[in-house]
Amino acid sequence: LRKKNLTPAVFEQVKDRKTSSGVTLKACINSGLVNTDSGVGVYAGDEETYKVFEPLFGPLIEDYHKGFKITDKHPSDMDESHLTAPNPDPEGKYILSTRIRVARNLRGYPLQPTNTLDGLKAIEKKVTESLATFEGELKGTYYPLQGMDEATAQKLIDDHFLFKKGDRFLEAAGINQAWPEGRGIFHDDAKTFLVWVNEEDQLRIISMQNGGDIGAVFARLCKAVNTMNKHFEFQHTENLGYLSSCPTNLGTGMRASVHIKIPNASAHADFKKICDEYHIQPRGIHGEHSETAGGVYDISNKRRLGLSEVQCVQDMFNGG
Ligand code: ADP
Ligand code: CIR
Repeated sequence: LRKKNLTPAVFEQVKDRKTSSGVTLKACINSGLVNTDSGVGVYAGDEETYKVFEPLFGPLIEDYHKGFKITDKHPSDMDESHLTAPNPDPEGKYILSTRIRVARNLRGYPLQPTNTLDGLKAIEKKVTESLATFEGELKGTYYPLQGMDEATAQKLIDDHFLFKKGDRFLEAAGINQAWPEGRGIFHDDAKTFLVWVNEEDQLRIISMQNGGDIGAVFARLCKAVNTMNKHFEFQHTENLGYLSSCPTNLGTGMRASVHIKIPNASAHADFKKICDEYHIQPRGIHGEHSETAGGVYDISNKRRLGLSEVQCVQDMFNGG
């Protein structure tokens, strides 16, 4: 998307620009320059990046979040009663699991590419102190990455709960600095409510469980996010919604997915075309940039900006 949208004219316009915290064009596009197989290839270092580099980010955002115009206002709806998504597979023949996550960043801190070790640690402290007060379904424990033994971390990754280590896209964006300090995962005993701390975004709030009960997963996420809204102020603007370091995660910050067995559909010549038509994105079984196995795909909503959270989940339901 960067290659398509950073035209010679746009390049001339933005090549010498800098945000007040020092984010340059080179910093924004380095991940894609290093990783030529990127799907997107840009990251924002701070809130100002989206304004200062709008000649690049504006068209790229409109390109990814089909139907959204940069001058539009972004809507929100986290009322689970507005969702119509009855379990499409009550017998459990196709859907292995359902997961919905949102990305969030705290007001008062830069986005991750320009964050510092002090910033990461301050965020970790603030977030984990609040999470420690959560009760009932949201009660859990924080596990810092630093000091976690390799085998425990690898099992959490293999079981789809924890982010992976050494991601080359994040590395080139400057997001892996001082790894693993300041990073960690909070979760309840059942691992149905989880919070990633200081990965690509400061927070990833996650609800997941086995099977296809999309409504239950969304309801738990609504409860978690509504509770977190009382504890934190998140970076947010009227037209871009919740801010994130990757422009694909703007707006709702939401990726609603199912792990679903579709060996025949995925082998169909028109698989990609059908996914595009329904605004869904297929990923491998171990998440973004991973391969798949046994015809099981991670199918999720592609658009996250310009439509509400309920509509994002609806996109995934309709497409899946
Ligand atoms: P993100 O969704 O946070 O942008 P990834 O695509 O890397 O990032 O996915 C993170 C992890 O979540 C991966 O281990 C992936 O397999 C897992 N995951 C995604 N969707 C589901 C799902 N529906 N069920 C179980 N695990 C899932
Ligand atoms: C890339 O450009 O491939 C990575 N920086 C990840 C982009 C986000 N992925 C996506 O398609 N939603």
